[in-house]
Amino acid sequence: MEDVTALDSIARNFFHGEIDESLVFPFPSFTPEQMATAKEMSSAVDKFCADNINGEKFDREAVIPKEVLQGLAELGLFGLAVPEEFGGLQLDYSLYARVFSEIAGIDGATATMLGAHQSIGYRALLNEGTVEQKKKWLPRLASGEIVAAFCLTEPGSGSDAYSIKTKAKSNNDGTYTINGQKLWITNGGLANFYSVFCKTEHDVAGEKVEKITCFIVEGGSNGLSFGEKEDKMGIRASETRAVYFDNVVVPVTNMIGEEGKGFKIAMNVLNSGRLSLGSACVGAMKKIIELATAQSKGRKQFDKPICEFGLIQDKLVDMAVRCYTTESMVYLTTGSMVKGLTDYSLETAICKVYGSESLWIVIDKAMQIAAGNGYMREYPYERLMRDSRINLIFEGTNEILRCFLALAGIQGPSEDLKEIGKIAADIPNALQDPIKSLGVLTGFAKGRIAKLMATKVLTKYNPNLEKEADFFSMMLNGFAIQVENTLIKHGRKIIEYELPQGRLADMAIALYATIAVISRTTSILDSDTVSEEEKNYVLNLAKVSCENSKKTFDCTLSLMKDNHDKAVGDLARYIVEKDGHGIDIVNY
Ligand code: MYA
Repeated sequence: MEDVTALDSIARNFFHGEIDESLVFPFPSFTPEQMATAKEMSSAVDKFCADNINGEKFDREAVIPKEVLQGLAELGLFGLAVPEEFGGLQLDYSLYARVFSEIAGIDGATATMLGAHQSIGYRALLNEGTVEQKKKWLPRLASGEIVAAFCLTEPGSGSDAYSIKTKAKSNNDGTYTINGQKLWITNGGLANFYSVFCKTEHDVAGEKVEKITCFIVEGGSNGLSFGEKEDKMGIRASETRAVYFDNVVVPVTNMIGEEGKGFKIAMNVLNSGRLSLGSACVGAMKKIIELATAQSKGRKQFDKPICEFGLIQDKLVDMAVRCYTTESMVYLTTGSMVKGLTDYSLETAICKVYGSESLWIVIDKAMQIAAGNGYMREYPYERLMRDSRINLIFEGTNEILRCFLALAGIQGPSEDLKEIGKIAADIPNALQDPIKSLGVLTGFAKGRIAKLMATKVLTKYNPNLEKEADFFSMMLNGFAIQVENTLIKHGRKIIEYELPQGRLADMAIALYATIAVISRTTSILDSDTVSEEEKNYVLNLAKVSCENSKKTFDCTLSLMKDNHDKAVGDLARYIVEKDGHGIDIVNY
């Protein structure tokens, strides 16, 4: 691995109203060797999958046949990220994402099995394991001889990951005994390598405190058992089971990272896992757009193929715009990670939320284009729809990720505003007459006014994207002000207000979408090897994408001030108290 300097998070800087252009321009690109690898691997995956993967049959029978697992393993697909010295392909984040998206375009259940294995299952070992631990397990994990699973979720612990109850108790003889239960574990039962997050007891200043520690539990361990295979709505061929630990004894050498440091380990695994999910959504969107295109060309009504009707065209375009935007966001992130971005938790949460919601909209539109056919089991749309729905839920629900994004993002500015008590009184006057007040204001208020007056924050975009770059500048400045306003209004209590958190998250997502699209499109427009026709196509996609992001941003921003948040609270309490809507047309 080449040495890289740690880079600042692009999205975290948004919350300060800042953008460092060197982090986003030029758009990260594949080297010629990487391009060749990506093409070679994609075509090998496509060829194997065309002959062996039958998503419809897998779904009907709710199983991925053993010989398919074997074939995927022979292609090296179980060890995409494992270093070559341990028998893997050692793909960097961008290549990993590209290959993973190819698999996801073919079958969601197969992608889920492979993703649970390597995007999260053995990631803790990869990130934090000792050399001995890596030597012991990675070669077999990379070859597919053993399959991995990530065990965090429990019956009482989903979004609130810290509240897990599974316990690992030290036996003071170099072993730990694990007791507890994990729920909805992908690859449960199939796997032989479980990354299990458990509470361990710690003595902190004389008090007993519980923290989280990660252990590896091997298949076949005494006391390890599984529930029935879950009967899921979608991705049915992937194995999902409860995993039970009844006095499972593991040696301390199975502990990953330091004792008590498991929460951060789990979060870091999920941070990169969410990116794989975003890239998987790109692969799935591409395949769905192909289906929708074929349908709209082949289906004739009123003597014309339906692709000639405006409302169908509008759907095809929205699908392509979403795919282009998600892909730009994912590969801006992976490319930044390759360059040295280590604090990528905000970016990957953004890719997961935007990608999963886009995929859901894309399959919905494809279903609408296919109309009656789309609703019939004979066609793949309903299966793709069932398969796609989970992406908004697993690897962190989009709700908890929005809260995470907003709360983690405002941490920096809230530090800057610690002196807020002293200066709050300056703000209204300053806003009335900013220039006159500059001399008497604190640093904080000056910064705020500078943001209000700032215009262009980008310089490196292609001139065809001038308007979009201006959008970005306006949005960034508006966002920084909203962040500060929110902190001023709610202070530390912001943690209790999810509606403004959701809005800050949506504005950050719109900003990331815009900058990713401007950067990628600039690279394409500035290239000598792209045809004019393709340049024209991406320029139009970029314009629609940035316009859409701006609309979302503006609408969300206006809701920061003008909203019915109080009514939402009041109405929700009423609905909950009445156990439902409770109003009947007969009575009212
Ligand atoms: S696996 C299960 C997924 N579960 C989750 O994602 C759980 C969601 N919950 C959370 O993420 C956390 O509990 C939240 C924090 C965020 C709510 N990176 O006080 P805190 C640090 C780095 O805020 P909490 C599955 O579904 C934080 O800074 N650090 O914590 C698999 C703080 O540090 P410090 C982080 O309020 C399905 C400390 O932690 C992060 O308790 C299979 C405490 O923070 C972070 N992100 O909750 C998938 N978050 O103390 C297969 C927090 O130093 C995939 N911290 O200040 C296949 C895909 C294929 C798809 C196919 C498509 C077609």
